[in-house]
Parts: sequence; structure tokens; C-alpha cells
Amino acid sequence: MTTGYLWHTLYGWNDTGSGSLAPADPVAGLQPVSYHFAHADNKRRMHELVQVIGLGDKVRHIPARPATRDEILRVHTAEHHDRIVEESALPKGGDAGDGISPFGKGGYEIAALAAGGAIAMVDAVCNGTVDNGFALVNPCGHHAVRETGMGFCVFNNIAVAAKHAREVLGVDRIAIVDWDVHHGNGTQAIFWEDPNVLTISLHQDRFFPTDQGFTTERGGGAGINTNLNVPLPPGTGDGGYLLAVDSVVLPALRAYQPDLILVACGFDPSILDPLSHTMVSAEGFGAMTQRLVDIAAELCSGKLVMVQEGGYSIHYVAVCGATSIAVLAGEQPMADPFLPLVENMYGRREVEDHQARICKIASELVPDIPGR
Ligand code: 9RB
Ligand code: ZN
Repeated sequence: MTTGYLWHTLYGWNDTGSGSLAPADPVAGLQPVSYHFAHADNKRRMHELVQVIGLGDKVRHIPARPATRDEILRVHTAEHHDRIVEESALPKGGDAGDGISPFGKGGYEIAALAAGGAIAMVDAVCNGTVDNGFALVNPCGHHAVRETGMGFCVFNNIAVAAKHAREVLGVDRIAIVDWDVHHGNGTQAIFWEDPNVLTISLHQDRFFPTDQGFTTERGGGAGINTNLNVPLPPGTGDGGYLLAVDSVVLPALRAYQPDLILVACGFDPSILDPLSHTMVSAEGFGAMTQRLVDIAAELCSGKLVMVQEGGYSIHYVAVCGATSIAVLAGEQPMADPFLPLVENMYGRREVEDHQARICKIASELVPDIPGR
């Protein structure tokens, strides 16, 4: 089996400025800091770890290329695209749209490379160059809606790649599984009325965006019942996530019968993430990846593309990511150097009643998902 892997040096040069979350504001007591939560080093360190442990020699490196304006406009308005181009040319760059998602000069070029990286990996998997793949792109994409970026996302990379698969490669049915800890609101909105793209989001309940991601959001128009949300409570852990995958995600994929599975793959559900409380370990990410590898083999000749989203633990994102990439490539994952810290933390494996309850509610929606 051949696994594709994609990184571009410029992903590691994406400049998120001197704020930690919102722009620094000394008057309000928000001191400037070198490391915005979404600092590119979280992901650059993952890329370096992949090389250092030898995993980089076992995957096929797929070159990134920028998405074109027309490719981005399959998802976004010209106004959004062109505003990013204009702000990106300013000496200090601009913001993706919500005032907390800064990018530096040239941020457009990096964001276009992120969307294009997702396209390049979908191309490589669909044309048989590789069996599956991991696009370690930056910045993230899943919050970006048609008209604007938000939540550190400029363009919706996975949506741009899915549209490319549909419109250029002729892929009929696509499933997007989003396990980033935040709700995949942008991807949900973009494909809301599209029956050819099933969107599933596992996320921390009422987190970001706070007012979305409920099980009642199920798509509309021709896309009715092709959106599924699983809002998980804080503390869910490996046990609860694997229950959600086994009782909701896998049955939903079997019901839908996709030709290609995309994963919006954030490592911010991790137990060491400073922006979440869902407590997934590297082993948990590996187990979720294995289940997706297996279901892709069962349903769509193994065609699985993982696209990087968020992840804010400067320590742990690299280990979680390297674990997922190893599983994708059929290799033995590295030992988790943080295991002594995380193995006995509360909530890792046990499933609590309130975690099982939301999985049951979501699983009862699966029979409504349209099949072929
Ligand atoms: C809110 C603020 C955020 C925004 C984005 C993220 C992470 C995104 C991600 C986390 C917290 C501020 C709601 C500031 O990783 N996506 O995958 N919080 N944003 N002020 N307010 C009211
Ligand atoms: Zn996230």
C-alpha cells in the first residue's frame, strides 16, 4: 500500500501575528506573545517528527500547488477571494473575516497552497498514484463559509477539494468526516443542499461556533439528511470518541455508500490541547484512523484523504499526527512519549452515560441517510 503525504515549507511560514487568540491588546491586558494558538509551529513540528522517525521515507511525497481563483470560486464568493488577495498585499497582511484570524503579508498565497494541497492529494488518491493520503496543510479550513473566513480558516480547503473531486474528477458521492474538536460549520453550510456530499462532524458540544452543531441540523432541500452532527460533551476521551465512530460514523458511511472519504482531521480533540476538553490520546487518534482505513477499504477501494485542520498543543499535535499517518500507511506507530502523562488521566477509555446518550441520539438519525 502507498500513502501520500503533503507538506509545503510555506505552511510553516503562515504568520498569525502577536495575539494569542484575538489580536494583542495591551490596554485590555492582552499581552503580545510569540505563539498565537494557531502558530504554524504546531504543524511544522509534526512534519519534522514524521521525517525524524523515518515515516517520511515510507510515504510518497505529493507536491503542493496553489489552488487557482476558479477552483476557490467553486466554494467561495469572488468578493471573499478578492478581499483576501488585496489584504494579503498589504505590508501587515489582514484577517480572514472575524477579526481573530490574522494572516501576514502573502497570507493569500499560503492559503491558496493549503486549498491546492488538499486538491493535489485528492488527485493523487483518485488517479491511483497513491492508495490514501494525508495533506498536512496550513491554515485550516473547515470554518470558512462561502462569503468569509473565520476561526483561523481562510478558504475551506476540504470543500474546495471535494468540489474538485466532483466537478473535475467525476467522483459521484463523497463523505466528509470532520473530527476536529470544533464544529465543521463551514463545510456543513457549503454542502447543506448537496445530496452528493455527506458531511459528518464530531465536535465538543456548543464550543465553536457556539450556536451550531446540533443533531437537529440535518441538511436541507435536495441535501436533506446528508448532514450529521455529533456534539460530544467535555471529557469524552478515547472511549467516547470510538463509540461515536462505531455507533454513528461507520453506520452512516455504510448507509451513504461514498466513492471517496475525506477526513477533516484536527488534532485539537487531544488530551493536551489548550483549546479543548475532549481528552483524546494519540492512541485514540490511531484507533479512529484505523477504523476509517478499514471502512474505506470496505466501501470505496480504500480511497481516503485526510486533510489537516486545527491542533494547538505545541507538545502533542506532532505525536498525534505522526500516529495517524503511521496507521494510514500501515506502519507501526511510534510509542507515545507522553503516555506516562496521559494514560491514567480521567476519562480516557470509560464511556459515561451522558456520552453514550448523544451517540444514541445521533445513531437514530442514520436510517434517514439516503443510500445509492
Ligand atoms: C469567540 C472567540 C475561538 C475561535 C476559534 C477557535 C478554534 C478554531 C479551530 C477557538 C476559539 C473570541 C467565540 C476570541 O481550531 N477550528 O478548528 N474563539 N473565538 N471571542 N469570542 C466571543
Ligand atoms: Zn478546531
